[in-house]
Amino acid sequence: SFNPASVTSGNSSTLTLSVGASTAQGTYPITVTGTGSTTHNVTFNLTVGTGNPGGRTFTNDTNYQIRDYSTTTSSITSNATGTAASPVKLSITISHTCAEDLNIRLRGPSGTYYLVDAYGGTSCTQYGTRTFTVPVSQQAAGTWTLDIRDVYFGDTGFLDSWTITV
Ligand SMILES: [Ca+2]
Ligand SMILES: [Ca+2]
Repeated sequence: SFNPASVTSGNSSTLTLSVGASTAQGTYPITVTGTGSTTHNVTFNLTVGTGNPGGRTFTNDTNYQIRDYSTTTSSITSNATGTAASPVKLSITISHTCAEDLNIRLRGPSGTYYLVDAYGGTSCTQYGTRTFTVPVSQQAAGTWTLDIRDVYFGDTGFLDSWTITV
């Protein structure tokens, strides 16, 4: 709805948009057209949902290549309120033939790094899905980043997905 429903040049009207409870989460482009002696358009994006309303578990399932001697990063934006749980819980799924190549750190919203999984070992194992608990001292909201460094040649793979509960 528009309040007021019509205006003369130089005045403003407030547009109120409501969506149904069953509206799918996502970003919707909105175009507003004002028509009079001339016509003007304005466009903006309406975001429906927070991705995780009220929840404290967030996932990024975008795949990222893991290459020898390279660092792969993947971020998750949390809108959870207050202080992060300590420990935070992580579930990491990686397709990689040598988990021992990988040194994995978590960076919290404040910029502090926490070691999650250290590289090293005498023989290679598939990574698969692994879970971790990481003691932190952080606020919960902001950008959490997984930082995966492959420290040895020969075995590569990709980050499939990761989930954090803050
Ligand atoms: Ca490697
Ligand atoms: Ca994936």
